[in-house]
Amino acid sequence: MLTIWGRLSSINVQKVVWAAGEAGQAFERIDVGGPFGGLDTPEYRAMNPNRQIPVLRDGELTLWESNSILRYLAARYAAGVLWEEDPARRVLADRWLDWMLSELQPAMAPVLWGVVRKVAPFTDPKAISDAIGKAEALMAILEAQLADRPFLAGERFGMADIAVGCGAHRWLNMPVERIARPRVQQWYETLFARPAAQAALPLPIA
Ligand SMILES: N[C@@H](CCC(=O)N[C@@H](CS)C(=O)NCC(=O)O)C(=O)O
Repeated sequence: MLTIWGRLSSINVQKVVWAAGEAGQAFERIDVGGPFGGLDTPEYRAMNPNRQIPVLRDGELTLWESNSILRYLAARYAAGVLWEEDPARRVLADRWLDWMLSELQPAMAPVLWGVVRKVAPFTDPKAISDAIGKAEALMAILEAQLADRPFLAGERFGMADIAVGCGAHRWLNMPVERIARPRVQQWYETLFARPAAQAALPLPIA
C-alpha cells in the first residue's frame, strides 16, 4: 500500500491523491503540513529535505515533488491510461504539468493567500486584482486549448487533467469575480464527477 504525507488542502497533495485514486492504488494519507505541522522533524527531513508536502512512499521508494510523484504513479500503475507510451504523445500532457507548477500555481497562490487565507501583504486590493488578472490570462489559454478537444491533451482523460484540474478546482471555487469560461467550466465539471477527483478535492477551498 502507498503512503502519502500531506494535508488535503494542499494543491500539490491533491494531485497525488487524485492520481493514486485514478490508478486504483490503495493508500494511507498522513496529515502533515499547515496546522498539522510535522515537517521539521529529523524523520520528515530525511524523507524530504525541502520540508514540504507531499511525500510518497511506495515500498523502498520515497519521493517528493508532486509532479514527479504524479508521473511516477502514472507510469508505474497506469501505463497506457494516464501515461502515454509514445513520447510524442506523452509530452503533450507532460507540458501541462510543468505549466501548472511554473505558471498557474504561482499566479493563483497570491489570490488564495489574499482572498481565502487573508494573510498580509496579499490582502492588499491592488495585489489581489493584479493576481486575478494574471490568473485570468492563463485561464484564457485553457479556454482556447479546450476549443477542439474534451481533455487537455486530446480525446482522453490523463495526467494533464489531474494536475491542471486541481488548479481549476481552486480557481473556480474561490470567492472571486471571474470571467465566464464555458469550456473550462464544462471540463472541470466532467473532471469533478470522477470519484477519484471528489476524494481528492475538498470544498470549501481552504
Ligand atoms: N514543488 C513542490 C512544492 C511543494 C509545496 O510548496 N508544498 C507546500 C504545500 S502546497 C508546503 O509544503 N507548504 C508547507 C506546509 O504545508 O506546511 C511540489 O510540487 O511538491
